[in-house]
Amino acid sequence: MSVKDKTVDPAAQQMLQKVQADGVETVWDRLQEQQPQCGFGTLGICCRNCLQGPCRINPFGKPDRGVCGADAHTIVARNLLRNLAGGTAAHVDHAYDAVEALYAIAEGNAGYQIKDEGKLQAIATRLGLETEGRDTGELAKAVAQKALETFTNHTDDTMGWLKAWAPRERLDTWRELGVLPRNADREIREAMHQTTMGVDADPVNLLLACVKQGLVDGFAGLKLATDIQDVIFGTPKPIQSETNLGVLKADHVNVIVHGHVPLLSEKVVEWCNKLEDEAREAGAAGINVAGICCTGNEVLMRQGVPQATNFLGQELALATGAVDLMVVDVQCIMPSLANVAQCYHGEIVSTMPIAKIPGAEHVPFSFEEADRQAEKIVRKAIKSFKKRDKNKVQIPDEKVSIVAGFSMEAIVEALSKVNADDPLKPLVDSIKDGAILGAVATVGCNNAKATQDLNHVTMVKELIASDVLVVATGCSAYALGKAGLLHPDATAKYAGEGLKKVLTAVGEAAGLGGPLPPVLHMGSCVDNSRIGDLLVALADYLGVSVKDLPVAASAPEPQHEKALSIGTWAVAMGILTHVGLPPAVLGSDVVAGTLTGEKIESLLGGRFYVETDPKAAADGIIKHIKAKRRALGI
Ligand code: BF8
Ligand code: SF4
Repeated sequence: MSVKDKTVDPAAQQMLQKVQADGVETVWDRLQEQQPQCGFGTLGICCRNCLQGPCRINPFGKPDRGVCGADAHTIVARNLLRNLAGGTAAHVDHAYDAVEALYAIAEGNAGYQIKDEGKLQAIATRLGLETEGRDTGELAKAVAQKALETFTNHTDDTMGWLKAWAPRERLDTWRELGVLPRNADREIREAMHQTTMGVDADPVNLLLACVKQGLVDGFAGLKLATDIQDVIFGTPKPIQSETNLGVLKADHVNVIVHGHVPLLSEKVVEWCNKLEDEAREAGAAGINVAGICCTGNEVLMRQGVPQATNFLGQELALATGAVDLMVVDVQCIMPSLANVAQCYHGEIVSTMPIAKIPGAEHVPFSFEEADRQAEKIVRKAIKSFKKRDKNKVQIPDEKVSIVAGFSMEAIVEALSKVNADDPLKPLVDSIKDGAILGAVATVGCNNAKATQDLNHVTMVKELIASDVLVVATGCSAYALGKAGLLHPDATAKYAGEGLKKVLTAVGEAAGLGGPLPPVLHMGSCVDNSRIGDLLVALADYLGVSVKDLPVAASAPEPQHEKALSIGTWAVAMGILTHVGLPPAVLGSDVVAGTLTGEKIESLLGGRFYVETDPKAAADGIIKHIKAKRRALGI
């Protein structure tokens, strides 16, 4: 495979040449070594759920059942539900950490403060809590307690965080289908139980359980994590920064934060600023901190910390020879980082009890001791800088200016500069009169099976040229940033005439002296909840349901189980959800057909749409948006 088939990112291309010369193995080499990948696994028709297995189904004949009698449909649906439970567990555990931190802050036991009291008040009001006469600490404790009920509700009542924010029409739809979750932990446990040997064999019942997992993910994972993180660290506002490996600095101590949970990365950023003098004493010009994956998105959105690279570039960041220390928390961290680090001087530091890597050093993180630990980690980075081998350093000269920080609140704020009394009106009017055709959220990962960033960039260029407004999160936002699409200059270059007009009018009214970028960076993967909030607000304004809006979602290069659980939440919200690589469901026409078919669309309003060609996907999405417009009579 040529370097150009592996990635369209020019910095990654340069680093791939370097790792080849340095004899370092990467994710692409390992994918090659895995060829041919197992056909049964690819189709989802293998099962290891009991010790009578492993079993596999022959798609063309016998065996057509596992030892227990489970057929392809049961096995595929069970495997999918287990995937979703995995993705959901990751987001929910992340949210739980944030809630625990808020509780500790309220009790005065954590090294953090509440940065957004306004959001705390707004959440408390929405939850029906008394806000009058309560100080910030008391209110934070009350909100944290309500949040904890997401995990401690032992009645059949619906999970509170979902009930407080889901639109009535959705609640009714989900109730009718029997998929309303009660308690996040209980539903994840139930999914594991349901998929053990000899429990559920009905693919339709298993798919309904999948929808329930999607709702747990959306409300007890994404929404809960974003809400609480905004309270603690502040709600993002538009902010300028830079992206790609060129943000690393040869004369600085370079620290990379990688993973997902901002509790740690926020503190590391703080201590990088505090220990600048020590770095200078060690011979560096200062300390430079940059992000990878979603924790990078979190500190970008709130503090403008530059982005190093997205998921597939993580090993290549180390190959610059200029990363002195990479501190990781949880999720999307390749175990191979420790091996790559051995070839250069950079240190890998793991921090979470559930995420240790052989070959990495472990500095346990806790929010009570966060400052002390972050200080220790940054001091390690300074020490590591002194060991840097200058002959091995090669930083690609690739960095691109970006604007990020578009929370729902920030978007409404910008729109209010056009119409202070009725902020959503200019956006809705532009959609109605066709200047904006519709909106698409591109989200999710890179996947070594697809050329890095190619699907994201190709699809989004097509969409914005057709006057579709794009919002992005996760590794998609990185891909689009590296391609220049998160910068206002891209509006003139790539946006269709109608979209250009609206983005320019809003950008100028908001005092940006030019247009908004054609792609609005809304944050990390848990921040997909911001997109949900925006869609609910737009639907409310128009007096319709989210499922009626001319919108779609897309994960053009999905890899993680989390991408599947987010996608299922989006479908449950009523949104057409494109995936650029098929999940392992093609071994059952019942499962694959249901997920992508008319039946699920008639029940939920949304469905999955699988298309591996990014241009065809953009066309398919535009067709869908036009059909939704016609149905609305606009
Ligand atoms: O949570 S997009 S590769 S980093 S899973 Fe992972 Fe996928 Fe990137 Fe963020 Ni989201
Ligand atoms: Fe085989 Fe059934 Fe056991 Fe799965 S649960 S491994 S299909 S016997």
